[in-house]
Amino acid sequence: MLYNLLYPLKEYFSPLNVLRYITFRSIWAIVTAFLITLIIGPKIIKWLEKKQVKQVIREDGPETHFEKKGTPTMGGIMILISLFVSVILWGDLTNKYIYITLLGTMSLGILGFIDDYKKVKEGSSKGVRGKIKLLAQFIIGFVIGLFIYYDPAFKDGFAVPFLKFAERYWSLGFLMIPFVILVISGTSNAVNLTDGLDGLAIVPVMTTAFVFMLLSYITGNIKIANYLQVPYVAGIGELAVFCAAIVGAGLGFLWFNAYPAIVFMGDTGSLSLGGALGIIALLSKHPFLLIIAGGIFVIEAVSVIIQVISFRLTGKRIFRMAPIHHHFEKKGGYETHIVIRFWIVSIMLALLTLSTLKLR
Ligand code: 57M
Repeated sequence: MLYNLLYPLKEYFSPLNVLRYITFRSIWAIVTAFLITLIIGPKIIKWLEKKQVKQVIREDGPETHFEKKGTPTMGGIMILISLFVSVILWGDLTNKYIYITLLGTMSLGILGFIDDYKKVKEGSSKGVRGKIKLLAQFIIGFVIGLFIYYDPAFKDGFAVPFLKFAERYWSLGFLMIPFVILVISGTSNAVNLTDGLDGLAIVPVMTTAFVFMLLSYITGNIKIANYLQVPYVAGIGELAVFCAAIVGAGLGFLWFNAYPAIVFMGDTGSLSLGGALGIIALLSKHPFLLIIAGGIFVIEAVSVIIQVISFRLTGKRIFRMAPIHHHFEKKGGYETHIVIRFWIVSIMLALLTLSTLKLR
């Protein structure tokens, strides 16, 4: 908004020219989102406590979690508010990619909110039925899939890591739509599964968003895209501002979610942030790099799949409990050790992802 309102006035006041730069607006999107979260955080936590929006702890979970009973959940509200305000302030509001990403994130946030609300109201850990949740994610993915399918910028498909884009044109045809649904519901659910220890989900969300901040910037800049031989998509650089706002809002949320957490993000946060990463990875034409950058989410989701398959086929469990962070807890690991080690892995994966840009 500031770009749309103030940049045209650069003729009269030349310092406003700086608003042209995505790098400048991204940095300020981080700062703004961070500060808003810090300011509204305590108020939202107080309000959640007053409304008795407290986490229901499952009795079959690790015993160390029993003392977390009563921690307010739905902290995703503060992430979404600061993310949205920051994007609206620093993003170019004539850019269609900003709108579609906001729409997808907002819709998944509402789905998560309804789920959290139902859990709190009924005092159970069940919430919205799994099939209904999947159907809603399917519909959201379908709408975004249609948008991408009909956008001429995506006619030649997505970039494949380790290949020069010019070497291949992977046009999925109408299969693009199921692919988009798969990526968005996959990332949304994988972040949700990961969100089971203090600070465990938010830091990998930030490292992944940071990677895609750089990737969107590169994909949206014709000179750098050509130099690195990645596809160029006009206007996609604005998503760097969106990713930056995720990083800022994430840092602000971590302030309150660091061990011992005084608020959880709830499905409001996990479903929307996961979906946002999926949408951004697709729009920046690098969905496959999400497997590396978001490797923590992949490991968590795969641990559940392996556990369920093994239990169904052999009656035996591979992990003491899935997702895998519960396995380490059951083995006696300290929560802070597990979480910080997962953070370290996510930072390494972010670096690895960026190095693939040169491995072509
Ligand atoms: C999200 N939710 C946390 C909080 C957070 C298929 C199956 C693997 C599904 C999985 C599941 O239900 N996942 C959904 C996990 C919960 O956190 C809330 O949920 C929000 C995210 N959606 O924001 O509101 C608990 O996690 C802890 N927590 C923290 N700090 C945080 O910052 O400590 C969360 C955020 C909170 C709190 O204790 O209450 C959760 O784990 O429930 N199911 C499971 O994860 C269950 N696994 C399982 O059943 N494994 C089986 C099979 C099916 C694979 C097996 O291994 O045999 C476990 N989860 C729990 N108890 N809690 C096991 C039992």
